Amino acid sequence: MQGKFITLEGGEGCGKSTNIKFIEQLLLTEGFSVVLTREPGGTILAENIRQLLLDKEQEKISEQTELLMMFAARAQHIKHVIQPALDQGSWVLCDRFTDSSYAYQGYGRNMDRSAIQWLESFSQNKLRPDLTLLLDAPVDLGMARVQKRGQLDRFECEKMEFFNKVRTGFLEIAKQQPERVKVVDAAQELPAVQESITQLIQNFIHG
Ligand code: Z5A
Repeated sequence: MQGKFITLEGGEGCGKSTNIKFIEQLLLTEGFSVVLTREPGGTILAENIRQLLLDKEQEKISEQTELLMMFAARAQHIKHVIQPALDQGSWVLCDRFTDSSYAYQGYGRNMDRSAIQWLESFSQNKLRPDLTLLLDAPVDLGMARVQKRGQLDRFECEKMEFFNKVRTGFLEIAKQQPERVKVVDAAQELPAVQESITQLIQNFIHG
């Protein structure tokens, strides 16, 4: 039987890395085989692309190049990790996916939505997440959490205006696709965030 594809989305410091491991535990407890992965990344080549994308010291990356690199990494990730795992019946849990391209490159960088739609069809065929949890928090709260951690990457050095556009983008996507995208208030204390996540995952599994 085909596995399910669950993605986690949100802005900087919203708690994806923290909560993805919590979700993995929930799914393992339910008896599913789980593959935990992330974007950009998830294969050796895609992780190399990730390093190039996050490095702020190299030559300036154009918006077009950035978008194409996201989808090059994604195509590789789908072909070699995501699709084979789903075909074997594993549940795939992915930290970011194509909603991030719509939010960051589409809303944040004002790139043409139809170009992203074309790349989505070209690199994914029919693959779309079955469930997406959008961890939503005010931009200044997320940034404060990230800054505590130390060194900022190329995206984290963007201006507040950019992050606000990204957040608006994610919330728009959730409004347009409420069946798939569930919004979690990630500004709450961690136990409350995880309580909301548990309910959404239980509903998804048991209906
Ligand atoms: N990107 C793109 O532009 N287009 C695309 O298509 C894709 C990606 C796929 C890398 O992603 C960059 O790629 C990303 C978008 C772009 N931009 N940036 N930056 P990433 O996912 O690796 O990067 P990130 O979003 O910055 O991840 P992050 O900084 O690791 O954030 P996080 O995973 O959401 O947060 P966290 O590490 O779980 O938590 C941050 C801190 O907050 C940590 O100390 C936690 O202990 C703390 N935390 C978490 N939750 C709470 C609560 N509830 N209360 C208090 N403290 C908390």
